[in-house]
Amino acid sequence: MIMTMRWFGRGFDSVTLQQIRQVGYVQGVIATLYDSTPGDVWDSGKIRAMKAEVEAHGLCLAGIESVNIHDDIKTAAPGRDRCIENYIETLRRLGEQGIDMVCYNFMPVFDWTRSDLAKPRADGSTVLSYDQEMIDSIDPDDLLGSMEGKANGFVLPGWEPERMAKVRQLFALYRDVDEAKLFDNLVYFLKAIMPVCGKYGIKMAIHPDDPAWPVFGLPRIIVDLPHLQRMLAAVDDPHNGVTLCTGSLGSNPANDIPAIIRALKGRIHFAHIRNVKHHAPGKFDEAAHLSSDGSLDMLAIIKALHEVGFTGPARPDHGRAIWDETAMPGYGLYDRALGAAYLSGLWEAVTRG
Ligand code: DNO
Repeated sequence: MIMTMRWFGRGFDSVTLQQIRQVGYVQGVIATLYDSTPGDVWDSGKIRAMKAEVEAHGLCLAGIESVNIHDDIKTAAPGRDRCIENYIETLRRLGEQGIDMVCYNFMPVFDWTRSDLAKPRADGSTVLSYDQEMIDSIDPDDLLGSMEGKANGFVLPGWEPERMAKVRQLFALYRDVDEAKLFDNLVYFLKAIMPVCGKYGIKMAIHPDDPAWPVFGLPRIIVDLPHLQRMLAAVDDPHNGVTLCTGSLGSNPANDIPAIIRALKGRIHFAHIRNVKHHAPGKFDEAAHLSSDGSLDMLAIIKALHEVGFTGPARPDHGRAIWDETAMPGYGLYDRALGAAYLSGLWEAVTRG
């Protein structure tokens, strides 16, 4: 396992590469061109500059999160083939520079969804949380406003304001897209990109739906082991793999994460490791990484990753906001650094027996 942290790029992130380097427990970062919009072909010069900047700080660029997928691809709209061609060209440009892991998601309209980005805890820290009852009472049109209100001035990943300004149009685009169609559209996309992934050795790592059930009546197709296996079997190529996100899959207590890891042996290309605390069905908080703070057994998860011979990048996922840090919700330096230290400790213990 290569321990990494996510970095949104200079100007988009409150955390610097030097700070990440000083965490000491991480070897690399997972970055992106944060100002790209889905459907764009990424500029080779910008990719080169991003990689050079990361490497100049003594870190490796261990992958991209995310190259986002245009809604025309997800809905099979007339522009889909054009968007896929652009995606292939972006992959080619990443591959030419030796970047070999790309995380993406296939969630309709909204990427990850939370009802609160700063829920206070007894110790004065705050966490991201989800409450289905609250989500059910929100008009999807108002969700961006309520998310942005607590985003500390940062653009949230997957919540591009230009795209979100058209929420109604986006919903209309998905009107006839049910689970079966969304799945077919994913398979169509994957089949089209596999040749370029094969050529450059790029491992595609789909991110599970977060939370792991339909939200606002929109279909979700990457929610549990059977859905993951169906996706992997439909395009049975080692370059078609998964981001094992313990927090997203773990939003549903029925998902047995260590069992999922064992079942996906060889197809996990990236791991997001964080804990969640379940309160009731459809109601959870993002906890500290420590097992005893949440509902997931982090040691069992690390053991399972070791058992399947996982060698890819992993990152601590969303952290709590602690020590008065102002950062993008979930992506402050302090609690993610604690997470990296804790997960590295578990990994060392497990790998050294
Ligand atoms: C949120 C992230 C997601 C994730 C994308 C992957 O913090 O986990 O935005 O990066 O779904 O494409």
